[in-house]
Amino acid sequence: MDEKIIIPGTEAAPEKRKKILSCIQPSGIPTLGNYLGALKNWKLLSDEFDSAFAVADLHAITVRQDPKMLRKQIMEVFALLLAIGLDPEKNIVFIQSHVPAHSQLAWILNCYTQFGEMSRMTQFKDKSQSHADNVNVGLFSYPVLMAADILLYQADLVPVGADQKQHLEIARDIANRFNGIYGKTFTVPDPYIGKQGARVMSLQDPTKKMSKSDPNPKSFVSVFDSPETIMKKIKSAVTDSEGGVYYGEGKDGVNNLMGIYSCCTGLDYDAIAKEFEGRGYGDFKTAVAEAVIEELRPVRERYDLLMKDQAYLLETAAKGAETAQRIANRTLEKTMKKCGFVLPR
Ligand code: AQP
Repeated sequence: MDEKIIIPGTEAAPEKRKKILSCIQPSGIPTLGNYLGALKNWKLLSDEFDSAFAVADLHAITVRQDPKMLRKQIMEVFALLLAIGLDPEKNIVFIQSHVPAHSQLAWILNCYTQFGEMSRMTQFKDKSQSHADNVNVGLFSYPVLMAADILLYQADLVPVGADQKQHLEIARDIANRFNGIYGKTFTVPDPYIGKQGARVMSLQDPTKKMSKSDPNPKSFVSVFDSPETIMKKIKSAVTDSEGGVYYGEGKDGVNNLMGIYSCCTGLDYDAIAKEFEGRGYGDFKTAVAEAVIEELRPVRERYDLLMKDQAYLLETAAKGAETAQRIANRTLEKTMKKCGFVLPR
């Protein structure tokens, strides 16, 4: 039998597909910010890369969660990952806590992370202010668990919103530090931050990012909001008294709505300004809301169908975890050996 010989580095050699990994916390119902800043890109990238996507439930308990709600939200967010179009046959889609290697590697990496560098994390500073009664160690070391999530899968790229850039830099620092001590163990990941939607802002305070755990539900559009609710929330978005639809300084509210509209329609800011020239914010907001409703409609429809089949969701999560575990354990064992642990037979 003729065997095809492939010489590495030549055109005939199949390129090793790059790997991506990203996660989302089930800390509430995901928002339009999560969707435009992360989920939408995940779907686009998933065809091109070897991809793993997880529901980051371990991360969610850094803030106190009601167990019943958490259980519900984990399954909702898992269903959402499938509803955005991630194919579980082609991508690894799983629930983080189903793969113990995440917690195990996070402990090891904790011992290679400095207290000082964690203290500089802006998300820790923000969240310890908004949850002043529960500034726990998990909240502090959240970026180390995130580094473990990424490094376990030897991800080349991590598609995230702009708010996670600092955490990704820490993951890179930890990987470089470990590799520097023990030799190449981890791939050093690069962030992938989309050109659009990287930072969707709160509808009520457009200087703050839109967050699913914001206590004011008018500040965010959730991906499962009804068309009527989406219309109402966008109509009540804070803008300014000046009245012109164009991108500019001091126009945070309008800039935010223009960003959202641009993500949903593909129009650039000049084209949007032209479309709404001489028209008021009322027309503009209606158009933004309609675009968001259409953007989310197919996701919502697929989600509704998936949620009716909990057995399928659980079975798919179990299959995803099995594949994830196989890959994650390989990296964990390699790391443990490098540190000097004796592996069980
Ligand atoms: N407002 C946003 N604009 C663009 N991207 C965003 N992301 C979050 N908010 C925005 C991106 O969504 C992905 C999943 O985020 P996460 O759930 O893991 O954590 P988060 O960044 O803390 O998101 P939230 O909504 O603000 O959650 P809570 O309120 O629980 O803290 C990430 O890639 C993130 O960048």
